[in-house]
Amino acid sequence: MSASAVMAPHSNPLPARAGRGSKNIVPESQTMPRKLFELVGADATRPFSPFCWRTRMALAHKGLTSETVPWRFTEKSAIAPHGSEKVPVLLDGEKPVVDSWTIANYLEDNYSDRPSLFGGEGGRAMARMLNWWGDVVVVGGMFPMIAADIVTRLAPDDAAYFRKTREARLGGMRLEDAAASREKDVLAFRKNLDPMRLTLKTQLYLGGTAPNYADYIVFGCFQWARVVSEFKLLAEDDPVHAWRERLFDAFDGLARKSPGFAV
Ligand SMILES: N[C@@H](CCC(=O)N[C@@H](CS)C(=O)NCC(=O)O)C(=O)O
Repeated sequence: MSASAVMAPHSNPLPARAGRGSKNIVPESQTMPRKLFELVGADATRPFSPFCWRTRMALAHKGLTSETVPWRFTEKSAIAPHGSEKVPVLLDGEKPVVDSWTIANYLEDNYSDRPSLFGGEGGRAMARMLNWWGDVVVVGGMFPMIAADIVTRLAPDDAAYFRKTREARLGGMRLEDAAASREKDVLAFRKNLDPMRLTLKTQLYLGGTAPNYADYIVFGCFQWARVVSEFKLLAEDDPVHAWRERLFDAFDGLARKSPGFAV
């Protein structure tokens, strides 16, 4: 495991063609290097956790750089000293911050001079609900459909660990058996996105006219799927598909430029 790419700072989430002016951002202190432990498989250049992608997008929204530290499921000892068994783990200088929701709140409170992730306390409170919706409905809905693809992307030790822990989570079902019904299951998954689909009929983003953390919560899940699976979770004429395209393009194509499948 070694530290790799430094993510560039971004001040404007919107794709260039959206034509919004960029804000003046206070330059970052060079004395506070930031590191983000991110889940990867056999290929260290393909970070794929939904939660790590939420954090990546949040850092970009704040215009903050961070150095990626590729991390694999069985490398628990690398993050144990920072008080976690899971990623994302953000090291802001010396300070470890653990869990994507905690990190988003930390960034909002400690970098309050930068673009807001929540747009105020009401937005933060509503994003809390959306974070759970993202975990339960979106991650939970995608998981059985793509888990068999994930296992093929992992290094051998991680693959064994993933299969054991995730098949237990599925009540003992083999990952491949869970995926076998995905052509049918995806229809129910898409239906569950109706509240979001209806919202996107009257606004471009969950955050309104521009994306914010509400969008990154859900988008992180789609980016996770795109990195590991060729399976098409969305129909091309779906407003959620168009929204996802806009998020792929945000921050100069941060997510689109990260290796993944055409979905
Ligand atoms: N609630 C946590 C969830 C983090 C999480 O589950 N991360 C996964 C990667 S997607 C992990 O590190 N799992 C370690 C394991 O399963 O041992 C967050 O939002 O950050």
